[in-house]
Amino acid sequence: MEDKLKAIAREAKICLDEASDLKKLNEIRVKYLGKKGELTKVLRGMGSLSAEERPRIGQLANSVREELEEYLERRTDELKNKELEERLSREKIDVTLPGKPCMLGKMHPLTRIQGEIEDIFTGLGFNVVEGPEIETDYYNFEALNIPKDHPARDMQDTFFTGSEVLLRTHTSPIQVRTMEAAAPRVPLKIIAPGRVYRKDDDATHSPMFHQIEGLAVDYRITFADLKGVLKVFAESMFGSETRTRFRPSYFPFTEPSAEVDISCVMCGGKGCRVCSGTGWLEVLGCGSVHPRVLEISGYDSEQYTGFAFGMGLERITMLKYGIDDLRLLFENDLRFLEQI
Ligand code: 2U9
Repeated sequence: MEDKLKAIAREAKICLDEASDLKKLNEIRVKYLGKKGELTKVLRGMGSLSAEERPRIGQLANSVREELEEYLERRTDELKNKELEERLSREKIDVTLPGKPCMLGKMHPLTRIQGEIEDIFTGLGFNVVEGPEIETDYYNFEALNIPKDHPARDMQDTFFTGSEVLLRTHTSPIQVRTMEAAAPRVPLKIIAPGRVYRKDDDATHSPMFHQIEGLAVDYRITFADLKGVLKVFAESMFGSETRTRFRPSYFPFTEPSAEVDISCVMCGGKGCRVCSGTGWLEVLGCGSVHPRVLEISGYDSEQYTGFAFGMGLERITMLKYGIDDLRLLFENDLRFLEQI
């Protein structure tokens, strides 16, 4: 048995020396050191040995295994190095070839315009505040002077996840939450951007869109402050020659309320296809905060007044870039996005 083990060691080493690639080395490993290999076969026969011989042969078998494993490892390293050297001498790297172009992403037009609007208002002393997209009926409607039977609820039909829980239809709940947390601290000057949801879907309405609303509450805030702030906004956003006009309107949360038009960005007010010949474009809604809305969130309406405004981010973006279909903003088509 001793002779047999020595013969295996000799034979295996010769095979390993002769092997010319890693695949062959593996075949040799299986043949001699594997579960059903030569060495195991010899060990199986150890039962027939005498008690004195058994430990000696066992030891010899173990040292043969160790010796072959080491030998195999050395040969593996040698062959790996040989293969690497061969590949390096074969493959030539041409450093003069042009590099692979790296695709650079950029901001989505809505995100960019949102940033520009935020910059204008933070420059006027407003803070940016965000809030949850899933809201309660209280913050989305009740606290904004829109009780259960109010007709304004029809225009803001939305997605309810329960009788009192819904996807917000405007960003106004953010202002309610901020007032409630701050009351009666003044001055409060915030803008609230974010996604909102309504049951609407056509070329000018999407079931999900973005709003930016603003709110200022302080002593002696008047409608004149509102007009001044929105004039600065329109001029900063659309150019210093832009004119603004205020038309009376109605919102449950402001009184009085107004709709704001700017002189047409395309024709400058002469009248064209974009402004339907009127020279004006409607861009936002606004008003003095309804005293009831102030009271509900903890501000004494005898002491404090406020103004608020709201605009659709998609509309501002479309006007700024001359986009005629709202859906382009949500289709992620690079042919469109790359033009902006
Ligand atoms: C509080 C009090 C008052 C926010 C306002 C508007 C007028 C408005 C629309 C413009 C186009 C929404 O995106 S749009 O459909 N918004 O006209 N929003 S005043 O008034 C508030 C908000 C919060 C506590």
